[in-house]
Amino acid sequence: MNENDDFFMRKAIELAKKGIGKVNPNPLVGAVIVKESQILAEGYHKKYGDLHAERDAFQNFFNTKCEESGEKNKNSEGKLKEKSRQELKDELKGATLYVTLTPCCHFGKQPPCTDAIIENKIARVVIGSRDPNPLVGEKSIKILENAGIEVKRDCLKSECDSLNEVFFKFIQNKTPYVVMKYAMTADGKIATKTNESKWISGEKSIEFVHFLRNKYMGIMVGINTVLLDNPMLNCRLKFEPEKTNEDEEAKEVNNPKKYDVRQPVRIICDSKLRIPMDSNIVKTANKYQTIIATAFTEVPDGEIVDSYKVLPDIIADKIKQLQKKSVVIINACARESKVEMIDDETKEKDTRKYEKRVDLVKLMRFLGKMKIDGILLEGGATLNENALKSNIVDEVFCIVAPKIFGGKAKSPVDGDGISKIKDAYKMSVKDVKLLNNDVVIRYTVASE
Ligand code: AOF
Ligand code: ZN
Repeated sequence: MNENDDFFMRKAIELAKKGIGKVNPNPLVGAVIVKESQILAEGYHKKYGDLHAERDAFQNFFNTKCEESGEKNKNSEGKLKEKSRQELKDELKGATLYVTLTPCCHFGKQPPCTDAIIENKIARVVIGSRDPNPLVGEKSIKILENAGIEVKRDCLKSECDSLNEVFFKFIQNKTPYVVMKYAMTADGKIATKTNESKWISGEKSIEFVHFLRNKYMGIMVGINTVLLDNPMLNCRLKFEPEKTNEDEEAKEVNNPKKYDVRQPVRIICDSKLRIPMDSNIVKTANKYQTIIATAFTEVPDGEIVDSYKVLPDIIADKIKQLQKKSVVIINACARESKVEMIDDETKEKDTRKYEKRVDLVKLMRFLGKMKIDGILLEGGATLNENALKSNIVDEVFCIVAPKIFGGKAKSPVDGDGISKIKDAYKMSVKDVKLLNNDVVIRYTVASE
């Protein structure tokens, strides 16, 4: 029986993946109930706030049995009679439950899964990942073992762990998991010398990006990207290539299509609030949740509610107008950037270094408090550099298109660069795949 553990856990992993883009900030979890090498029921966590995977599997078991056994087991409301439930429970007696994450033992939005496991007379529980939630931890294992249930841990642990990188970081650090994504040419350019950037990668890669926009709760760009591309930053999972030119995007602003997928919260880093009121982002802010991060030294950090009155009238008015359009404005100012800097090489004052930047570390804390557990960082080069420097990036998706632009054109990461190779940001390759003619490299950023 035990040699089949990997097989059934793999099934549970596939079930867990069905929750991608729906369960955040909860984890992806799958569960399978097995008796005498036969699957009795399957379940997974479907949506934030809904049944946990284990209880979903039990519910599916009872529902299926109820349907199979016809009317005799149902009460007048068509629900399972309590007596029949007790009898059906006997069928579960001695079964093994495979679950990709330690079952919970606390009351959250759902009651403890450990109670359901004990009640349903499960004999053995096989667990993949360990839940780092301090409310769960080892407590669940003790509860199950004290009830006489055999517990096996760490079954396909690394596969199960890779389902929930986002949850693991968020539950421990209370800040979002950040994924930097960019598409570049084979000579490392993200635009031509005249800043043309649509589209460097192929159709299949663009579709993949829309999958990522659904997977992560937030999408973040810098103001330059808004000024240059006037993007929507929404998720168009049923991607139709002919509908991606600017005319079509503009049409969509006036006549938004309904996408039945979760849309990411749009986060724009705009230190001086330069965003145009007629940009696609502002025009659609009533439909897609939008946050603008600013860096004003005059106002306190955090959400700007009415502290904006100390700012110059023109900015204070703009804040009011944006708030009317449902935009949330969060101030997160890197105050140390006010320090005067002398450029090492030219020995002249470097004016760029006077500019106030959004403090991304602070911003991540604010976004974490808003329960945003993951962010897709879609550039551009200035924000990418700030993100790497601030050490907030966990993962990088680099899409390489089979094209060469040459000349002086932007690369994915701007800034001063480094002199010594030893000072590079270090990463390790996690995965490489081909999407038609594009190569997609997934890296993990090494922590300092
Ligand atoms: C499980 N199975 O399928 C999931 C678990 O507010 P609640 O009740 O939804 O609880 C959320 C916490 O429960 C979450 O932080 C994580 O520790 C655990 N999630 N546990 O047994 C599941 N989704
Ligand atoms: Zn649970």
